Amino acid sequence: MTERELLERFEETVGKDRRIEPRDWMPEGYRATLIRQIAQHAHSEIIGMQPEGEWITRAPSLRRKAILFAKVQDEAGHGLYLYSAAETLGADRDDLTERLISGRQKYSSIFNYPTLSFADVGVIGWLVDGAAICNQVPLCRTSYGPYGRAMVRICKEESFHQRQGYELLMTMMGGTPAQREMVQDAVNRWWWPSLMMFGPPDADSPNTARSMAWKIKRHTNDELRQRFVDMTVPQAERLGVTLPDPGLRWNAGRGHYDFGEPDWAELKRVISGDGPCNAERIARRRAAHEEGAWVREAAAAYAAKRAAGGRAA
Ligand code: FAQ
Repeated sequence: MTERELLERFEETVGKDRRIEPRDWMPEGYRATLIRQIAQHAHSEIIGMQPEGEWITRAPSLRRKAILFAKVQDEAGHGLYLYSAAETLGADRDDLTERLISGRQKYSSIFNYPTLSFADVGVIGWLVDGAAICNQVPLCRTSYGPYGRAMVRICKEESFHQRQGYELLMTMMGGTPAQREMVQDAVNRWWWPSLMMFGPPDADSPNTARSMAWKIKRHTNDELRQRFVDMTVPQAERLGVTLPDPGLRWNAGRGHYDFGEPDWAELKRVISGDGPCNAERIARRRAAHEEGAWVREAAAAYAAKRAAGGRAA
C-alpha cells in the first residue's frame, strides 16, 4: 500500500472508533504524541510515589500504614503498565528513564508540592486521585489499544484510592478541632495545584486539537477541569471543608459551577522545573535508579543465561 492509502486506512479506523494496535501502520506524529503522553503519565505514577511515600514511616496506625503501603505500591504498578504500553510503540524503557532523570521529559506538576501533614495523604487521595480519575476514565476509550487497556485497570485502582482518601478525611473531620484544621489546611494548599493537573487552558494547549482529532484525548483540558469541579464541590460540602476559591458558585444558567482562574504562571514555573520540590523529586529518582543498577544487571544476566538454555538457579 502507498503511504496515502495507509493514512486513509488509519484515519478510517480512528474515525470508526476502532483501536489502533502496535503492529498497525500509524503516522509518526501519532506515535510520537502517544510516547510523549504515555511516558509523562508513567513518570508521574513513579514520581507520584514520593509525596505520599514520605508518610509510610509516620502513618498514625498500623492500619493506615498498611493502606498507604498498598496504595504507593499500586502507583508503581501503574507506572510499569504504562512503560510497557510505551514500549509497544518502540520506546526504550532505559531511554525514557534517562529522559526523566535528566529533566528532558515531564511528569505531572502536582507531585512537586510537599506533603506537610498526614491530612495531605487523604487530600491527595481525594483531590489528586479524583482529578486523575476525571482525566483518565475517558482515556480508557483512547484510540491506541495498549494505552486504553492499561487505563481500564489503572482507573479501577485509582477509584479505590480516591475512596480511601475520602474515608481518611471523613475520619479526621469527625476528630478533634486540630485534626479538622489539618484537613482544611491541606485542602487550601492542594486545591489549585489539583486544578492545574488538567493542563493549561485550551487556548494555550498546543497539543489538544491534534490529540482530539486522533482520539488520543477525548475531552479538552478545560472540559475535564469543569467536570472535576462539578464533581468535587458537593463532596467538599459533605466533608465540611471550604474550597479556597471566592469565585466558586453554582451557575444555574450553565448547569455548572463557576470557578476562579488558577495561577497559570505558577503552572509554567512548576512544569519548567522550578516548583517547590522538583529538584528533590528528581534527585531521589536518580539515586534510586543508580542504586538499582545491580538489580538490572543481575536480571539481564539471568535472562541471558535462560536464553542460552542454561538452567535457572
Ligand atoms: N504537569 O498541550 P498540552 C497520576 C505539559 S495522575 C506537567 O495541554 P497535552 C495518578 C504537556 O505535557 C497525573 N506538564 O498537553 C497518581 C505539554 O508539554 P510538552 C498524570 C504538563 O499532553 C495519583 C505542555 O504542558 N496524568 O499520576 C501538565 O495535550 C496520586 C502543553 O500542554 C497523566 O499524565 C501538568 N499538569 O495535555 C499517582 C494523564 N499539563 O510535552 C500518584 C495523561 C500540561 O508538549 C498519586 N495525560 N503539561 O512539552 C494527559 O491527559 C495530558 O498529557 C495532559 C496534558 C492533560 C496532562
